[in-house]
Amino acid sequence: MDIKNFLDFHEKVLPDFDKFLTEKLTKEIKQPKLREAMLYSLNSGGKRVRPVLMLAVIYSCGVKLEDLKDYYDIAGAIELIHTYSLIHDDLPEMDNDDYRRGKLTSHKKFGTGSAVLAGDGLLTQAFYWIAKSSLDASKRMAAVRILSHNAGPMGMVAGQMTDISGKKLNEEELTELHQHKTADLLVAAITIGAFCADHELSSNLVEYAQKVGLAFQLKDDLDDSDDGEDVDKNTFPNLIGKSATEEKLRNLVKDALNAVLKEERFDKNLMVSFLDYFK
Ligand code: GRG
Repeated sequence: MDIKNFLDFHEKVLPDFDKFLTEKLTKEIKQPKLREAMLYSLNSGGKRVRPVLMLAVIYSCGVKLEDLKDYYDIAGAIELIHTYSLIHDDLPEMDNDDYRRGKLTSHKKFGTGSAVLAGDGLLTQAFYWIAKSSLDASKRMAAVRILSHNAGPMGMVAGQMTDISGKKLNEEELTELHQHKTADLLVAAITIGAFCADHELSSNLVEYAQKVGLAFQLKDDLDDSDDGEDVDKNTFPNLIGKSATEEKLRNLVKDALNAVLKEERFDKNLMVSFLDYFK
């Protein structure tokens, strides 16, 4: 495998993948206001962590860089779902945020009705992209199954419902909330990548994905706690304190590393170097 570092891989695939996302959505969505609102959030500076992780797993299984295009529809679908979740999360009746990634949130720019519809459009279009992908039916079915399971009411949507319920959570409940709200979509990206590359999914890769998913939320909460985020929110820094959360994060990263190092027939370099994100 030529590329050994996740950041180098990210830099290599991102321009082409970004171009694919914009061109595909621009061509498909005819309603001008809807197209503008969907593209606005899709192209507002997200890191594309989930689709690039999916492509990195495929590359780590031995698929050549020039063949990764075959998997863009499915990687793109994951980014569409992530984008929808952020638009809806920012709504006045959810987190009520005016800015995301330094830009106005969708409802602030286009109004609440348009933001809800932009999210609805992104969510539905994701499954259209998977259905129309050129991959075998078995891979498309696996992607639909994993993504609907992890992003829907058995996964991310359930986590979001617990989050907006406003109940004060204990450590176990908070872990479950984060597993659904944040980790499930990252787990989907990694496991769909393995399925698409015909890699036999082992408990090691699943464990790596689950630990990384939870670590992602803890890092986000630690970054927000530095910015003086709401002390009443259900977060680990609020529940157990900042230094205990930092220790929890370090342990999750260590566990993720140990899990992926046990993975067989798989180039581990990209998944190991992805863990630098948490440093
Ligand atoms: C509305 C059903 C529904 C779900 C929303 C994802 C989510 C659930 C809410 C977002 C809350 C949040 C900020 C959680 C922290 C972890 C996280 C998902 C951060 C954002 O992901 P990044 O860092 O975002 O990948 P970018 O901006 O890079 O795309």
